[in-house]
Formats: sequence, structure tokens, C-alpha cells
Amino acid sequence: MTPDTVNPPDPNLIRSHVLVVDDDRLIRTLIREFLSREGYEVVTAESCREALEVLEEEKHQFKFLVTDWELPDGSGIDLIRHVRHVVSSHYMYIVMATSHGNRENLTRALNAGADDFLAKPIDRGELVARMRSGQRILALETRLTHLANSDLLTGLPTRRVFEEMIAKEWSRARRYRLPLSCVIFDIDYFKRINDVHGHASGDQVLKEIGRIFSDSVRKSDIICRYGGEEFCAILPETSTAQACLWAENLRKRIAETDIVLDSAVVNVTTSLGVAETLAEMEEQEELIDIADQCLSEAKQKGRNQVVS
Ligand code: GH3
Ligand code: MG
Ligand code: MG
Ligand code: MG
Ligand code: MG
Repeated sequence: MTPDTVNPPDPNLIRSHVLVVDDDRLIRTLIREFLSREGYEVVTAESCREALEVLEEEKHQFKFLVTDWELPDGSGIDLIRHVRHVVSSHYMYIVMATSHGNRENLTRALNAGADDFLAKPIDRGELVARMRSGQRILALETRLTHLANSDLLTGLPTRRVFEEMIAKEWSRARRYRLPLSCVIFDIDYFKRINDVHGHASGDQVLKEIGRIFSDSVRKSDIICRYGGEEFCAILPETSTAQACLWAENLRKRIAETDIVLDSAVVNVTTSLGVAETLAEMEEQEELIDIADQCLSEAKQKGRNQVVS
């Protein structure tokens, strides 16, 4: 292998987890070596059973599977079929590595769900090139997923994806009896901004509020643009008292921010509702409903305040 047949790693490609399945220790070591040099995180398995065990562990999200054809407890074909069936959270790029590269086998592997082929003996240049071809597809998937899940104006997650994301936190909080709070807020008299400064300025205000909002949360918090000028956050392991403190800080921060528009500088205030999960709640919607009722109360009481 001359070095010039392998291009330098592309720094823009995300370095991903790769599961390499082969019963030959030498091949596992070789592939691991080649891919680690490229920045991939490689985990190896020597049988179908071990591969499935590793896939079930939550700590890795494998973007790639490189599998051998003949394994001690089954065939790579069955493994691929099974993986395509069980992994639905994201696309896994699957490469079948084999020395049986005749047309009939190629067709079988592709039909089972493989994306690509790698001839044995393994050539580093070919392996790296095929992985990069997979990276291009995965990068496209990441971009499309982001577009589908984000609100166009603020870039925040949409309500649909938010509801999906909180389901997991909701059951975790239930199972371990952990506090979980919801904060929902709405910009006060936002219609006036549109009326006085125009819709484009209203959009600018929404963007700025979205930025302050996402800037104020922890990584573990789940947030979204809930509706027109309404935003929502789910705060795991947070009690009502802590959530109120956080909401009050957010309220202040927004109220104190001068938002610079093309033709003016404006300040907006927000009304916020806070609720915590109660033992008798059955659905996550109940939590948001109660926070929403608190938000309405904050509006009635004169706006620019937090109600829990
Ligand atoms: P309140 O204090 O009761 O919340 O009063 P408000 O004026 O904020 O509430 P209202 O529900 O009367 O008006 C909300 C406005 O938000 C109306 C709608 O046109 C505007 N809006 C919703 N989505 C967008 C958007 O994406 N961009 C802009 N510029 N305006 C939006
Ligand atoms: Mg084998
Ligand atoms: Mg309203
Ligand atoms: Mg409003
Ligand atoms: Mg509203």
C-alpha cells in the first residue's frame, strides 16, 4: 500500500462508531487498525451472537457495520437482515467483507440490506474509500433529519420531535421517581411587534428569543418552539422550585435584552408557566397542560411573570 492511494481524512466528516464482525482475529485487528487511523471508533465482535449483544448496548450508536460472510454461528446475510429489522432509530451503513465476491453473492447481500462490498484480502485504500462513500450518505441523512426536526425560523426542535424526545424522559422519571418539570412561555403582546415593526421584525424577535432560550438550558433539557410565539422546556431531575428559579432567570434575561431590529430597538417580556410531574399523572400531556394553565394565569395576572 503506497500512502498516496489513501487521501487524508476529511475533517468535515463525523467520526463514527463502527462495528466490525469477523471470526478471524487477524482481519479484525487489521480493520480496526486501518479505521482507527482514520479516526473511527471501532468495536469488534467475532460471531453473530456477540454482534447482536454489542448492538443492544445503549452506549454506542453504530453508524457502520462491516461484516464477514461466514461466521461461526450463522451467516453475515442473516446478521444484516436482522440488523435492518431491529435498528430503526438511524441509518446504519453496512459493508459486507468477503472473498466470495461473485455476482450471485453480491446480489444476495445487497438484497439482504448491505450497502456495499469489500473484497478480501482487505486493502486499506479500498476500505477507507468505501467508508467515505458511506460517510457521504450518512452526512446527508444527518442534514435531512436536522431539517425535518428543526423549526425553520429559530432552529429549535419542532413540537413533533419534542414530544417524541420527552417520552423517554417521562418514563425514566416515572420509573425512578425522579422530579421532572415543564416550563412553557409565551411572548407578551407579540402581535404589537408585528403590527408596529412588521412581520420580518417579528421574526427577528422570535429568533433572538429562541437563541436566549437555547442558551439558557442544560444539555439534558429538552426544548422546542411549541407554537407561534410559544416555547416549551422539559427539565429532567428538576423540582418545581428549581424550575421556577430557572424560569425567573430566563424571564429577567429576556426582559433585559435589547433586541436590535433594522429600524428600532425593542424589549419584550414573557409570561411563564411551571409544572412538575405528580404521582397521579398518567400521560406526559397532563404535565404540559398544567404548565399551560399556569401560563394563562400569568397572562391574567398581568404578564411578565412566572406562575407555578
Ligand atoms: P399575549 O400577551 O396574550 O400573548 O398577546 P400576543 O399578542 O402575544 O398574542 P396573540 O396570540 O394575540 O398573537 C400572537 C401573534 O404571534 C399573532 C401571530 O401572527 C404572531 N406570530 C405567530 N407566529 C409567528 C411567526 O413565525 N412570525 C411572526 N412574525 N409572527 C408570528
Ligand atoms: Mg469468517
Ligand atoms: Mg395568545
Ligand atoms: Mg403572546
Ligand atoms: Mg401565544
